[in-house]
Amino acid sequence: MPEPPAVVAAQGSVVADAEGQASVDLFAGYEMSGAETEDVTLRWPTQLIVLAGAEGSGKTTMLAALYEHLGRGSFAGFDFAGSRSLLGFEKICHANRVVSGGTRPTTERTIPSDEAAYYHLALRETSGDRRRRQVLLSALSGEQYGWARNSREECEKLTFLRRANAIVVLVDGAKLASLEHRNSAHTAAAGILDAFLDAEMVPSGCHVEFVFSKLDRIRGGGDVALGFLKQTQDKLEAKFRAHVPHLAFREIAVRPGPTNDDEDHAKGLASALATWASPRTPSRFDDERAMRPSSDAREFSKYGWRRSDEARRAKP
Ligand SMILES: Nc1nc2c(ncn2[C@@H]2O[C@H](COP(=O)(O)OP(=O)(O)OP(=O)(O)O)[C@@H](O)[C@H]2O)c(=O)[nH]1
Ligand SMILES: [Mg+2]
Repeated sequence: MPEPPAVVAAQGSVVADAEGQASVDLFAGYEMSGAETEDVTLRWPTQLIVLAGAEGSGKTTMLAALYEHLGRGSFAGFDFAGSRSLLGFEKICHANRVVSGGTRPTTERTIPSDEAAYYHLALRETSGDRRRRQVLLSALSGEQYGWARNSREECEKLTFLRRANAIVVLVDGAKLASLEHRNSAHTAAAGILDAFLDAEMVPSGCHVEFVFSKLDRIRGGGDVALGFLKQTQDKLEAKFRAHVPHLAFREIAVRPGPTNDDEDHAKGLASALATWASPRTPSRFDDERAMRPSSDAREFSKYGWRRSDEARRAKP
């Protein structure tokens, strides 16, 4: 039986266990700035998962779904062990919840902001020595990824990418299922990873994955849509495999329509989290990669600092 949390900390406090790590962290904070994440990243090894993708591709819904699944019990081999951005998660889940008698859940569009925002999860493995994992998830607005696609200068502002352990680029499944929009879904996703690579923002050893989101919509499009998914994957594979040896592909429906099998879809998300939250073992490919991550620990928050400095300078 999973052990209950040893101590429930008061809001904003941390209670250390024998490993010197907090048993349960309960911070009622909103999403964190780069500077605020240093409280976690300078203390513990932390997996940074970047959810990238065009507007409406499903990044925020994926964040909300991860939090909701962990709130219901063990998920992906982890128990929820706290979060410093509880209110941030609650905020994005709010619009997602179906209130009784309500309509289909939806997500509010993420507003472009001056600072990168991070969502924190402390996880505890459900088996073995029940080690804790610290995870930060970053999800900017799709608009900002659009700017990064079109301008190297904008892309270079996303300095957190250089610290990413996993970069997940969402390919909008709803668009892929539509004759009219399918090419734009492919071009947007490919353009984002292209821009990251061109600007040398992808660290060596980073797990890079294209995720076909809204699988329920792709399946709903029948064999034609599934065939187009396969073609898109082949094209992405051919374009990026040489530059990204660890490239992976995945298809998920995190918020399937009411007629779909929720359990089946939850398994897809669980398997994704298990991969993204696990540190990768370096392989020989990592030495062969030309791109190197910055060894500067403060690089992580530079995006935040730089953006807020710019904002301050811009003020009259
Ligand atoms: N059918 C279906 N709809 C989904 C799924 N995932 C997300 N959606 C819907 O897709 C829409 C856009 O999702 P968001 O999560 O807001 O997209 P985003 O990438 O955060 O978009 P921006 O904030 O604009 O960058 C919402 O209406 C979601 O309900 C899914 O698995 N299946
Ligand atoms: Mg969003």
